Amino acid sequence: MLTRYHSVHADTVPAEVVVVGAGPAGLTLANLLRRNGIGCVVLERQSRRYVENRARAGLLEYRAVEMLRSHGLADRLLELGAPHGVCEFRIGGKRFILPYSDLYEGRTHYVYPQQELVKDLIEAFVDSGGDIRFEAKDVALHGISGSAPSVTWVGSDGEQHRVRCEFIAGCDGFRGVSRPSIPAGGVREFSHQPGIAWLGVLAEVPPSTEHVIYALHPKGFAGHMLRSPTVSRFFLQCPVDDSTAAWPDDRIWAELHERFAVPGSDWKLSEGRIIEKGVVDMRGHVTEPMAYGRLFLLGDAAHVITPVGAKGMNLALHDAEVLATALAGYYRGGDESGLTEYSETCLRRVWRCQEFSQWMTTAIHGTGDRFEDRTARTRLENLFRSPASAAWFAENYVGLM
Ligand code: RFL
Repeated sequence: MLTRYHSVHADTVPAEVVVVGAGPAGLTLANLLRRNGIGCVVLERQSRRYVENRARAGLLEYRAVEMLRSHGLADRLLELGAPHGVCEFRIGGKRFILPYSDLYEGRTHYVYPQQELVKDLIEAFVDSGGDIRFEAKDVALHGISGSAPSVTWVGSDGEQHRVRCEFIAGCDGFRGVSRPSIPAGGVREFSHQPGIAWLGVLAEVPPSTEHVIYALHPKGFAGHMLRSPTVSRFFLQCPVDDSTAAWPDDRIWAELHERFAVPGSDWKLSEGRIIEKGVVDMRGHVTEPMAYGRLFLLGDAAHVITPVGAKGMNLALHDAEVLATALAGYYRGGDESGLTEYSETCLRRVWRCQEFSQWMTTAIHGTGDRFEDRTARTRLENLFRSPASAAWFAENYVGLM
């Protein structure tokens, strides 16, 4: 049972878990904790309206959907989301279709916008009586090395609050406060910038395709991702130091037409109103271990991954499932093994996804080096020549079980 105080000096009754951040990681964890009878409070810097409208990812792995379904959190997703088992590569103006679901026991992705999942998870948590504080400013973590950590924040009422807890789940993304709260030397950081960026574009236009398109072009990669029947996401490879100012709408459409072109085919790209554009960092980053004292890091707070393989949101959900299971074991029978192994369990999947995303990143982007570009192209063409290569791709793309 959580008691709230309006003074940082007041004594408190401990909560069990404080979850910092209401993205896919924090909200999934919070829902699973409630289903296990573990008390938690979620602190989110932004407003509910803001997080429910933040468009980002859209491809959920088979495993993630099964996990959400098993906890009764996938009803709307299964009703409105679309199964997805085919992708297309465009190489040298030719189309190569890969029915990856057929190569992996019929398992599919689900196309479902991240903000819709966030809405569902907030609703499920609030409906079950969950305690979530939006617009929580100046969140600060205290005593994470000891046995009685606490979290302070300034609430939407302008007052400072403190809650003592047993564990803190840092689910506040790459630029949150959780990871920087770890003392210097407490974790190791691994970072990689592949020297490219993507211009991410969201447009109000029905998709011009039934499946994801990855197009390789001498001017750089172009991607067409699915989001909903009325909204599509596009990506254009651009320089790391590029800015949206250099990309007026007509330039975006001209580049998309050029990079997706398939000479001799009747395929056509539909245009619509561009509602969002931004330069996406293609950085890979991993924090090891994903825990320090009583603080556990989840999702983007622990690792970021290029959007190439559509893994970021899926890893966030996996971390949440692993930590919820570990905490359930701890509170049910005092079993600490899940908590001890949390980081190692998550990192195995994180590094496999990083490896796959790096493989895809190098395969679909030109480096400008003619030799490297030919080997990258051969790597993709192998998917259509070698059943073993295609099966490997399918398993990694749909997601490891
Ligand atoms: P989030 O979603 O960033 O949520 C973190 C939450 O913490 C809040 N926060 C704080 N709250 C309190 N105090 C503070 N000091 C705070 N600082 C931050 C934030 O407001 C936010 O609500 O992290 P989480 O939960 O780990 O989820 C990770 C995913 O959001 C991310 O990995 C994906 O969006 C990545 N990604 C994709 N992943 C996929 O699996 N498939 C995709 O197709 C895919 N496409 C994408 C993407 C990411 C993109 N961008 C914008 C980086 C496409 C794009 C364009």
